[in-house]
Amino acid sequence: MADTTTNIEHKVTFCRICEPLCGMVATVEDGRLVALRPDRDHPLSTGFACQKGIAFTEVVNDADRVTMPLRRTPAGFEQVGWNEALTDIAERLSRIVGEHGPGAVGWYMGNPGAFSYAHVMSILAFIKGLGRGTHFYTASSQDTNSRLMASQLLYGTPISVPIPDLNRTGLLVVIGANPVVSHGSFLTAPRIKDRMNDVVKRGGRVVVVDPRRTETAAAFEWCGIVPDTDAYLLLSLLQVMFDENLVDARRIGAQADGLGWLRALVASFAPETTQRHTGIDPDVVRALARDLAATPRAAIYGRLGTCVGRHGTLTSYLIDVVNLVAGNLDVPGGSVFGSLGLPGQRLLNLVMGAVLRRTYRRRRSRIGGFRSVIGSEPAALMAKEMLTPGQRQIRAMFISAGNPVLSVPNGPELESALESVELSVALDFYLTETTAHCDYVLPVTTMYERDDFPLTFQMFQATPFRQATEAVVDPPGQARQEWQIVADLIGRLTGQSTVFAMFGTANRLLRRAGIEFTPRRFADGIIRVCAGGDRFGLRRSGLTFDRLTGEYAHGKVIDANLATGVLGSVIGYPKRRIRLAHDDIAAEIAGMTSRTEPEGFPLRMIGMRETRSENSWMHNAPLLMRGDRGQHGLINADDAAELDISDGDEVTVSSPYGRISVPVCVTKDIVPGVIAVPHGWGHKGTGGWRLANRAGGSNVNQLTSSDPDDVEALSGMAWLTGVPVRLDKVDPALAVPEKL
Ligand SMILES: Nc1nc2c(c(=O)[nH]1)N[C@H]1C(S)=C(S)[C@@H](COP(=O)(O)OP(=O)(O)OC[C@H]3O[C@@H](n4cnc5c(=O)[nH]c(N)nc54)[C@H](O)[C@@H]3O)O[C@H]1N2
Ligand SMILES: Nc1nc2c(c(=O)[nH]1)N[C@H]1C(S)=C(S)[C@@H](COP(=O)(O)OP(=O)(O)OC[C@H]3O[C@@H](n4cnc5c(=O)[nH]c(N)nc54)[C@H](O)[C@@H]3O)O[C@H]1N2
Ligand code: SF4
Ligand SMILES: [Mo]
Repeated sequence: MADTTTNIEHKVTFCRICEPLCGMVATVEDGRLVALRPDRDHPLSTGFACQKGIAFTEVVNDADRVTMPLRRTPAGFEQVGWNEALTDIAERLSRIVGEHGPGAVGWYMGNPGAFSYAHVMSILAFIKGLGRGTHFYTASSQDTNSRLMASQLLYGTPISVPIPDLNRTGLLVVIGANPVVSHGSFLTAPRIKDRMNDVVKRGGRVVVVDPRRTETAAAFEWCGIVPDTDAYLLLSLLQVMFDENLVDARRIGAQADGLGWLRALVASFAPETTQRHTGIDPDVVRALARDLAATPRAAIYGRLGTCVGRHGTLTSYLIDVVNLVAGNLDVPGGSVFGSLGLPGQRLLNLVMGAVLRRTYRRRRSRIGGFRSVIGSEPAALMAKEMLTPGQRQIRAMFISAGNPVLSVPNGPELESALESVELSVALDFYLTETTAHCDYVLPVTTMYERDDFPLTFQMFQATPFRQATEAVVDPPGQARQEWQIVADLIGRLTGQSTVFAMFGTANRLLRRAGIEFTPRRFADGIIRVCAGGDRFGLRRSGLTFDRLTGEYAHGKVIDANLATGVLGSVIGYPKRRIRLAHDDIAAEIAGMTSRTEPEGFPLRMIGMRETRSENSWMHNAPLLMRGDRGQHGLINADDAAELDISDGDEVTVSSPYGRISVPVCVTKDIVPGVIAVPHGWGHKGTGGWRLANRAGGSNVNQLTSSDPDDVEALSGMAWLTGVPVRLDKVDPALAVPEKL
């Protein structure tokens, strides 16, 4: 008999696994999430969601999920109460900070952290509050710091990052990105494939420069390139533009200083000279340079593939410079700047720019002496910071929303480092290859068990848009939000810093006045002062957090298009002009051109994101693992023939830094000399995600280097693409059964 008391609700919310933030409707039955479906009434994603978004119900309800605080003992993990866990953590942390100072503490925040405003805010408060010298790491040093650094050089502030004006462009050149699979990054554009199809429908073109004929390249035009040589291509595009007088020097002179310096710098990079690096026919380069200069609405968009090479800052810098020199920066359909629309934004950028440039100049990592990009250090060196004795050696390590054992170079080094520190604490909802090495694993909510406003991504929206959500279900077991855990921990620390003491006093005073200070109040304040906000009552129908989750649950488009002609206000230099000339850039070019390659590693390894993976953490959802899914690499058919490798064979991939084995598929859709290997695999049973463990795979970051000499000099970025490798066929008699 049907249970007539069942209470079914359909709650409008949005997905926060990746950057388009697709609209979702959650079906909640008696307080339990039972299904997720795409929201047809979302103005931008209009009924689209990918398989990962739908499968998230399985993550929320996963039997392997950690929902109670866990403590590691020699016999394995045991459940403990919050009070016991936090008391012990606070005591040990207080002692470590008391004896060694805040420099003995490190925090790594992984990718999903960026999707929760409260998570980010609480960690920043914790890091700043503990005092000077704490080590702060994020997934950005494997992702975007080179991009941010290029902005710092050009515009004087790392937070002004241009995005392609997708809705209006007539020529989109995608370099090192695969939006059909990734759904866009540093670019929030739901239904991004449709938006790119629109470019073609408008009579325009989408050209994809990539070593692999990716899903995006296959849908549009493909230009193959040798990995980690994009800087050569971009230098040639500039050389052609100058050489063929395609440059409007007066117009660019109004926006930027240093055009003469640039012209001299690129003069020796004719396409005929760079072809031996890039493998691209000079005629193709010349035609592209002419098209970029002649098309009134054209934009180059680069992403992970251009950020994680050996010269990511240089490559990202050159992308913007090509956009500028071709007359495509800050114009409709070109490469444009999003904005929060804050009053006083100009001044804010000036001040922030000055502060962040100063931090960059003054603060250096202990190992390798890397300068600090937006206040963070290179995660590739995190293990060495734990293992190397001396002042500021990390003795207490926190990891939230990250799986650096798989995502950062040299995972095995990190595993032993985590075991060696005096205190290690993870905030996660899975026992992973990383969290399993921590003293405590503190259970957190998933995105559907917290309210949210995607603050991080507001500036990168192709269509200015606001959406916020309430939690759709209560947290299971004893799971808590990260900010609640951090606030509780701060309150328990003894011998606190002045900042924490001030926090405490302010909080007590506010509470006495009946006000609870929460991150939500802060996010509400931002929504209210930003474009579209109610400006605290000045605009009566304007937005607030509550109004967004109530009246505008499906979200609200703020403007049809991004503003252009805003360069002056996004620049952080006092002169409000782009700065092209930098000794650091000249030095990077000199370093690149004099580089030698190691002997015995003739191929180059690149990454490959997969539709049904999200970095390392969705391999435990049965819907995504159907068909006995496993990891496989891709190699070119000519290389396969030469090495006597057949489709499905297991191969050993060796680099100067490590070795893995992986089954490979043989294809013509990849440039010869290249092997693509997905990251985020290598689940080996230390973690508690049983399905992921069964799927196993290899940790590709065993092939990448954590040597400071291999970390990108300007931004501290890990070097993850174009890594020299050798392939050897595994003797079938010794091979593990493959899972293709
Ligand atoms: N399905 C899925 N979606 C995701 C993720 C996921 O794991 N799975 N991860 C999310 C995250 S964290 C991010 S940061 C974004 C990333 O978003 P994207 O950057 O769009 O995604 P990638 O697939 O990493 O694309 C990088 C592309 O660069 C190419 N490439 C590699 N080396 C080079 C090179 O030297 N030069 C050039 N020109 N190309 C090169 C690769 O072949 C690849 O196609 O995706 C997000 N979305
Ligand atoms: N070789 C190679 N390496 C790479 C890349 C590559 O392309 N190639 N890509 C790099 C990039 S772009 C990125 S972003 C990194 C990602 O690297 P990381 O961010 O270090 O790792 P993820 O695999 O994203 O793991 C995320 C973890 O967060 C947990 N989690 C999920 N949601 C939440 C939440 O709301 N709160 C908390 N507290 N935890 C949560 C998951 O259970 C999982 O353990 O990998 C990088 N590493
Ligand atoms: S594309 Fe990204 S945001 Fe959209 S449903 Fe899929 S995982 Fe979620
Ligand atoms: Mo990322």
